[in-house]
Amino acid sequence: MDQLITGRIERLKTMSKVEEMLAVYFISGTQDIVKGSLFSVLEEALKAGITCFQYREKGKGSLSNPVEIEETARTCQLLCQKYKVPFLINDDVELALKIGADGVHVGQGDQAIEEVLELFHGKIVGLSCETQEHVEIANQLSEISYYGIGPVFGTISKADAVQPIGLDKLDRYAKLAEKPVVAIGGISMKNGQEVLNTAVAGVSVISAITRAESISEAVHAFKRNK
Ligand code: TZP
Ligand code: MG
Repeated sequence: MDQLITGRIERLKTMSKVEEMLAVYFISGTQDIVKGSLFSVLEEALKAGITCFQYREKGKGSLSNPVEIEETARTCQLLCQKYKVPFLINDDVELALKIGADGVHVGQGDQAIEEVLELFHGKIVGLSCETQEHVEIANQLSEISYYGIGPVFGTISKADAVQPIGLDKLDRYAKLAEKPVVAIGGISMKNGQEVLNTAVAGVSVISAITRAESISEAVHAFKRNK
């Protein structure tokens, strides 16, 4: 087969793999847990069918001791491996490399995305985009795996979140994006399907799972109704 076609097929394969991974993307750290432990919540979410987990130890109530953070990350990683779900780390590029995470997620103000891409060759690299300009710039970097776009709605889980963009902008940015998009920010069991009606590959949530009455019902509410 001609090389161009093989390359295109390979890209399509990886693209759909990333899209699958973004379907129900759970993010959490110690600070987000209101009942049980991070590990019990994560295992329940894994059993219920989350498709990706990002360890995000950040903000009020988060761990600050690097040894404890590494131990916590390793335990989460083992749980994700048990359920064959990708394990990513937020921001902490060094820790992600040290423990061999499947990838990393960084924001606009974190380590430069070009440097991160160099370090994570062949691994998953996600980038947060909050504006049209962020998406346009990200589109120039073909090695980024996916974009996290939001906040879509108001959120209780990030103190310094920017103004929510709403569903129309989310849809526009997701259509402009040359990579699969996962929506973030204030996504709940109530508005989840509306979010999934935009051009996104999936939804990422913190409180909708950590504060759920039933984690299993919450996870199922985020599965796309065909
Ligand atoms: N980035 C933008 S909003 C947000 C992050 C990390 C928090 C999302 O949490 P929740 O509880 O799902 O609104
Ligand atoms: Mg960040």
